[in-house]
Parts: sequence; structure tokens; C-alpha cells
Amino acid sequence: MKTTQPKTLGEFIIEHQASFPYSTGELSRLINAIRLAAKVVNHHVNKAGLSAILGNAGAENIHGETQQKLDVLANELFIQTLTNREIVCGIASEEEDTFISINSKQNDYQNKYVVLFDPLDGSSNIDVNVSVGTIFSVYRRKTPLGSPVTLEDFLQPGSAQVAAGYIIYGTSTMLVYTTGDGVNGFTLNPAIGTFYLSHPNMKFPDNPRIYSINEGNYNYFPDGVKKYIKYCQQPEEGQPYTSRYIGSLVSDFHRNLIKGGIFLYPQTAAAPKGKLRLLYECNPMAFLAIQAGGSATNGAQNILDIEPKALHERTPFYCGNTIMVNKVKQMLLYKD
Ligand code: AHM
Ligand code: MG
Repeated sequence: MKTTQPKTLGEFIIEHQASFPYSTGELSRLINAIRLAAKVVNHHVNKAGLSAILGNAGAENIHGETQQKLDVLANELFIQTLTNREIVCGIASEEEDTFISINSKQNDYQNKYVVLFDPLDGSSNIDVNVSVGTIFSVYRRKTPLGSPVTLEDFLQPGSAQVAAGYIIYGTSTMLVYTTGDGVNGFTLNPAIGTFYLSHPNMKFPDNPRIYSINEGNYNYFPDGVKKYIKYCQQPEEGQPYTSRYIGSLVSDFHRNLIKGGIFLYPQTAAAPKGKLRLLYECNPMAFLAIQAGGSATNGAQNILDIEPKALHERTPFYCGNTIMVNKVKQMLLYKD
């Protein structure tokens, strides 16, 4: 009997590139570099529990080296991988105060892409062995080739993204990404260090039933969100929706993408722009959501239409199945 070999991420990238006849392969090389960094970070995240016996972050390990916090380490690993491969002209990270301009020795500022990422989102969950993730977002630079990047290259609306994705370090490690023609998910076989296409053309399923929100903040939410939570608990018809909240955006989004649902992180009086970062968290997730048939809004505007003003700006975030996002949007806009 003939069995078909599952496609590897490497093969998928090559095939995909071949479908764009004028492609220079730069984006493919960039996704490859992210794939490599993901594997290295995965290795470290997986042995995080051992720090309890080998020494905690900030303490010296058995080799006399000072151990780093995992989010700091993940940040360095991603920056190093992208820099060493001379594959991007600029990087911005949630862990860095400002952007990094990369001067490629080979081609003197001829790389055309900038990458923005959150190296280890939800890292407070590591101590309790809960899944965390890396989120990335890729744009074509705005300033001309041949010069260092400027802030303008990073402050682009999410609609200008050319690629976005996440790596979830979970019960299995997965890399899920889009280049604007659907969302594909790849699962890592840790024994041989290869990602295989396991979730082709991912779409939010119909009939979503999950809402994800930190309900501990209920009293501080806008009235529209309170109303929406009540609606989820007592919809017009059928059973109440299911509440699921991990507190790790990548994990919450990933579950909702597979099972159908909405993720909400509203503003409060104390945090009028919410908590999540537009450039490192919301834009890439919004791009993936839309490519998977869903939607993302801040309540008044589509996330991808927001013109960013600062690298670390925050935004309220409602993202998932369109039917659920539209409902909460309607409730947020309604004034009685
Ligand atoms: P981080 O970037 O400091 O890790 O924070 C982002 C995380 C998200 O993964 C998650 O959705 C959110 O913070 C949870 O926040 P809260 O604990 O307020 O519910
Ligand atoms: Mg984060």
C-alpha cells in the first residue's frame, strides 16, 4: 500500500515560493529563519521545569553561568537568528525599548523586510507549566533600500502585513502562519526536529461556543462588554456559551481558532487602551483571524486599519469568529 509522506514546513515554503514567479525568495528565507529560532526556543521552553533543580532564573546554574529569564533568552535567540542570517533590515520586539536597524554586510541595507515580534508571550504561565507562544509580524519597509530603517518602517497599519504567525509551545509545538493566502499549521516532531503540515487551510468553525476573557475584571469593563458576557451566559436561544481563559494569548487564540470562539481584552478606566500591544500581539493575530475567516476589532475600528503612533501602543482587542465579534461590537456601540 502506498502511503503519502506528510509535507514538511521546508517543502511547503519552497512550493509556496514557486507559485510566485517573481519572488526573490527573501520572504521564504525569513520564514525559514523564524522556523529555526522557533526550534531553539522550543528546546529551552521544554526544559524550563528543570530550572527548579538546576537553578532559577537570575541564579547561577551548575556551570557557573547566570541563567536568564526565558522571555529574555527567547528575545535574544530570535534577534540573533535573524541578525546572523542577514535576512531582515530591522527588528522590533516587545522586549526592546526601540527598534534595531540591521546593516547587512553582504548587501548594504538591501533587505526589504522588517519583523516585529513578542518573543515569549504569556511568559508568566511558564512557572505553572502552561503553554506560551511567540508571535511575529512581517512588513515590507517603507523607506528606500540602501538606507537604515526608521520608525516609519515599523509604524504601519496591520493591513500592510505580508506575513504573520505564532509558535505555540504546548503539548505539541506548532507553528501557525499566513502570508495572506490562508492559514496553515505545522506540528513539530521533536524526535527529528521537523515541522509537518498538520493543519492545512485553518478556518474558524461555524457555530462557535467559546468566549475567553479575564472575568475577574468584570466590574471595570465597559457596559457593552458586561452586556456581551451576560449574553454569552444566556443567549437568545440554546445553551450558555463555554467560558475558557488561559491568560496566554497564543493558547487562547489557538484554541478558539480550532474550536470556534472569541477572545476579548477590553479597556478599563485604569487601562483605557487595554493591555495588549497593537504591533506585537493584536495585528498579527488579527491578520491570522481574518485569513481564517474571522474578524478583529477594537470596538470601533478594525484592528488592521489602526494607524499606529508608537511602537508599544496598546489597544482593546476583540478577535475570533465574525458572528461573535459583530455581536460584541454592536453591544459596545449601543448607548441606552
Ligand atoms: P505579556 O506580553 O506580558 O506576556 O502579557 C500578555 C498576556 C497575554 O498572553 C494574555 O492574553 C494576557 O496577557 C493576559 O492578561 P491578564 O492576566 O490580565 O488576563
Ligand atoms: Mg506579550
